[in-house]
Amino acid sequence: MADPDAWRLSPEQVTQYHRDGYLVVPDLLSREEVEAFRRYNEEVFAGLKKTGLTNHLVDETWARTAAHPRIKAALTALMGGPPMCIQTMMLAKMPEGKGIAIHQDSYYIETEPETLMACWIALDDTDAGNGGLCVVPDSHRGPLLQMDMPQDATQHASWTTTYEYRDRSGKTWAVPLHSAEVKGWDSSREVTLAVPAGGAVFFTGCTIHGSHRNASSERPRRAFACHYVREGSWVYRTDIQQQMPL
Ligand SMILES: O=C(O)CCC(=O)C(=O)O
Repeated sequence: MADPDAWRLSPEQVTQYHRDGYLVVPDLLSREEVEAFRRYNEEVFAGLKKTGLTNHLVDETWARTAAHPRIKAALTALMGGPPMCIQTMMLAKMPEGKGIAIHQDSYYIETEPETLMACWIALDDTDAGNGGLCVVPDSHRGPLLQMDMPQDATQHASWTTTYEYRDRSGKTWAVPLHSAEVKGWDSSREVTLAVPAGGAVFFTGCTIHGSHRNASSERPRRAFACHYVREGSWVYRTDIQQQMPL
């Protein structure tokens, strides 16, 4: 394994993250790592295997990828403490597939204190042509905005689910959530990132982001998205309350 010190983010990268609310890190995974992970997940891409939100707790390959030393080094620098993984998702947007409307992750995942972060890893070359990740620079300073249901059914998927929440004292309650789109959203501030396979985007729980339909007829847009909190943070949703240290 390469020297982890060589994977440390530069002070400029850390400053950029705090200024913009996101940071693109090219080549977080090598070509070989991307290809091996894609091959490992062929059944997931084909819809033959379901993975849920906590597959990293039962699947060693997912756990190893979510806890990659390079991710650990970046998260530790960006969140200012040890990262804990709470959720992993394969976001395989095939040609013509719908996107995830523009939202803030802290709407879906409430934590205390608010330390939620995402690491989104491109498993294909991604850009505006195949529904690449969109972000809104400097949108992360909060507050959490009001969310509508997604407004354009041709672009974005819609769902509603009721989640169980539990606080530190053990009290539980039900919270209905729905697929979210920032209310009254002005799309002119969105930037669609071009992230080649293996590159990653780190962003905060309040950074406005999402994606649109994959308008290409032959280019899949597969991404592995992992969510983390800083050690000691409380996650309210009981389905993702178990924390995996990196
Ligand atoms: O990959 C996408 O389409 C959106 C990703 C996203 O919303 C997330 O990782 O939180």
